[in-house]
Amino acid sequence: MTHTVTEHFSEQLGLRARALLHGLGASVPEPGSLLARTPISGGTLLPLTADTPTEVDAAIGRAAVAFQSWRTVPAPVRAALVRRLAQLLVAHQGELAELVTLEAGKIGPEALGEVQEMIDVCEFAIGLSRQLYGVTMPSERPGHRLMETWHPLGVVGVISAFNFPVAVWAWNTAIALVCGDTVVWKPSETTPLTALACHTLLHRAAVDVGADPEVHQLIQGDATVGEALVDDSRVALLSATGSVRMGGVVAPRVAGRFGRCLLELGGNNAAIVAPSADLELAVRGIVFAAAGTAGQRCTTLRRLIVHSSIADRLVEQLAAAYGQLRVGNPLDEGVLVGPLISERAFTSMQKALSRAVDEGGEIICGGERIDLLGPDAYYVRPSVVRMPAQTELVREETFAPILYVLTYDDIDAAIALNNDVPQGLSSSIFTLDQREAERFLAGSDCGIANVNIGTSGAEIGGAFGGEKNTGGGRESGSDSWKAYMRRATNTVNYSTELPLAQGITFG
Ligand code: UN1
Repeated sequence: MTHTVTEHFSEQLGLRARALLHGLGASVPEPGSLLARTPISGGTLLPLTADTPTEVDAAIGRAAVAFQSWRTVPAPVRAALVRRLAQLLVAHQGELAELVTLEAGKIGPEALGEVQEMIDVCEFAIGLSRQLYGVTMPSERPGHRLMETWHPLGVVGVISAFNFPVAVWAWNTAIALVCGDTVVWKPSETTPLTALACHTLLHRAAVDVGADPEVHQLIQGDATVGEALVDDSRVALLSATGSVRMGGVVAPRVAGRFGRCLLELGGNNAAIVAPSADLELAVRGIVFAAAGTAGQRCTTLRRLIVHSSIADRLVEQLAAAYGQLRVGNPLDEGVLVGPLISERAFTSMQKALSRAVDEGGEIICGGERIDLLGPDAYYVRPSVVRMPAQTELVREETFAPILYVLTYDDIDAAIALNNDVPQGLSSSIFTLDQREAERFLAGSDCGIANVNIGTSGAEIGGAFGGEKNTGGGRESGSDSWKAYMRRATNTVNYSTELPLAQGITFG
């Protein structure tokens, strides 16, 4: 494809983005220095204006003011806003998914799945609005009641990443809103249009149900915009998704002002494949987890720990399956692997592959760039690499479709390998041996541990997050809502006496 043809194609994608924004009710933004780009061609979709420090400050201020009244709205009434948002998401699922494809390069089914994840978490939050349970405890004093109650926390800052540009926002926002918090969202500067679309839908939902639209603020721009959220003491909770490096900068700064942090950082997820595994099922699970989303999920499978007795067979089957993966324009039907997000992602993949070879690795397949849609689009074949050991490289997260294969002989050694990385997000085992499965579930040090499915593709009903360098945060289902509220312990004396705890007599 010549450059001119690529430019023309990029222009068409830009027009499509405009049409989608229009369909979603978002006004086309003022052109400025923030460029919405598409990894499909590497071209610009639309120029936007980034928010200035004054605008960011004002947005946080509006969220802080809105909090004062939003916190007094009963939680089940607050849920009406999230219910309306869910209805709008259902109505616009296709358009929003297409924007996700344009900006993040996800294939259609995965982009639709991401919007579905938003709808799912909205439904969860609606039910949750009647289940923000506090416990009661027996008091040691007669005529006293002891209980915990949960209260809205304040302004929640959400910093999200390019790879789940809308679902992770929804995990945070749907829950925060029913919890009585207001939200200031700083999306990845790579995906400003999907952010604008979500903000517009939420704004519309608020107008439709008579809620205060100021409960949600969108601030756009580069890292300095995010830093304003990090350092602002009006932001009670900062929920940040991104790299371990980013978390390492954010966490101490938020802690320094005694704010709360909820971190979803890198993963370096492994799957163990035991001799008893159903290999056909394992291959399918592995290929989706390792090559899906072009290896750009935080839950992507990056390490395969295979029993040495089946390693050759499994690697052969994987190579065959990888050979059938269609890499290409994610807007085209039948394509399973879209582009990498940027040239930087491509360069880091190439560096990792050459380091792997230096460290004694053997590239089984993939790694090569495919020139498909011009010089600025980075399409690569997902790669499988056999490694002699868990080297420093393997212990690092490279955000690209590289699957390192290691072997083991003893299940405890395999679990030790699973754990011997700095990150602790997701893990899985393929086995039909229940003892082995249970040993793994007890032994994996990750926030997510699965049996006979891959490491990615979690449902919203469970708590999502991980340990160690992954940051320790938990989002979406289960009792993750507790991070978005403050807990009060209440002691009520309904007697005429004033007994003191611990049997103390005073005067
Ligand atoms: C992420 O990659 O940041 O479990 C989130 C999954 C998705 C969420 C991934 N439900 O793969």
